[in-house]
Amino acid sequence: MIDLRSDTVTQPTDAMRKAMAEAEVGDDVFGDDPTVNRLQDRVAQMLGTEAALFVPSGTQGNLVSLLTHCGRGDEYIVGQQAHTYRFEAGGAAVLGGIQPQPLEFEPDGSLDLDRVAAAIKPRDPHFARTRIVCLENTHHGRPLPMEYLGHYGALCRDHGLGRHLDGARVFNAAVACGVPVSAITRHFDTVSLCLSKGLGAPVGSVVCGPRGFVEEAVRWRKVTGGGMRQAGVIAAAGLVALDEHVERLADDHANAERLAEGLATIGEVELLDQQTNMVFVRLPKACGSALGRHLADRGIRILDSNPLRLVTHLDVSRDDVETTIEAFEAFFR
Ligand code: TLP
Repeated sequence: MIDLRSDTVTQPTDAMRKAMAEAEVGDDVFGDDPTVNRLQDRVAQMLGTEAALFVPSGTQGNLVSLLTHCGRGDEYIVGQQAHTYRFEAGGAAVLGGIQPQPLEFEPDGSLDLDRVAAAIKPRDPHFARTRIVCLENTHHGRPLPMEYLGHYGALCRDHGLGRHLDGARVFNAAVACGVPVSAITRHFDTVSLCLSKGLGAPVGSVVCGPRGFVEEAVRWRKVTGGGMRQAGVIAAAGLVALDEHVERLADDHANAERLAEGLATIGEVELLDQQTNMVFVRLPKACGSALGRHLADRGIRILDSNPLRLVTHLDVSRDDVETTIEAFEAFFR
């Protein structure tokens, strides 16, 4: 099966399964799990933050971060298409009474800083209190321009706002920009990083930030049901992911580039974008779900959407990319 629906679909590697089987564990709610502690220390060190906290999912990482940054009646500024706003079931509003202030993303995945400044609410009882500005890197596969991050940081500092990054795929951004991940994360107070996307771990995300923030986040993780017990079993796979799967993200990016190049030669397929490990194409309306069925018959899975997002990852080889291009070509022939 060639599964291009997301980079969340990877199977744990043999090295991960071995590390999981042999993981030294303890009760992480008591802070006793040595493997979780090692993972948290490792991620904090890589991202250059004081502390880090292992959580079950990226959604919970963002939620716990928002609940820690903001109180009831506070507000976060966020992109209209950001995962933190659009795809997390309104969790911050449901559980925290936190109001989102969505703004359209610019084509490069940034938020226009003049618009952000204009959206900041005056300190007046009529308004929610604007507390933080959230960015996403990568967004739809796009790494944010490095020079933008400095301007964003300056704006937040000038207005006394916190800076949170949904860094589900921040390692893809770092590899694409050719910088250590800390060169990106240093522009943020807090970061939620996913181990279960391009890095290929089966489960887990990490919330990173100042020590006091992470101590408070432990409480919100508990409130949201994310306190895990012998979680070292899954943290062990995360450590393997960090050891073995960061540099190789460049292979996923090269495979996505080849996939985009191959699909672009098919007249009926309009290539919209390719950045890091994601390809976006528009298909003719008439093909409906017939393309999906044609590909499924050949062992290729895609989402049923148009525009269509195709994602490369650990379990998609260069041969798989060539097979996919041929299967698309055959359909349109
Ligand atoms: N994204 C998933 C879907 O939910 C869309 C995917 O297949 O891309 N931040 C970003 C930027 C994400 O893309 C995702 C997952 C998350 C956070 C949430 O992570 P999980 O799925 O671990 O809760």
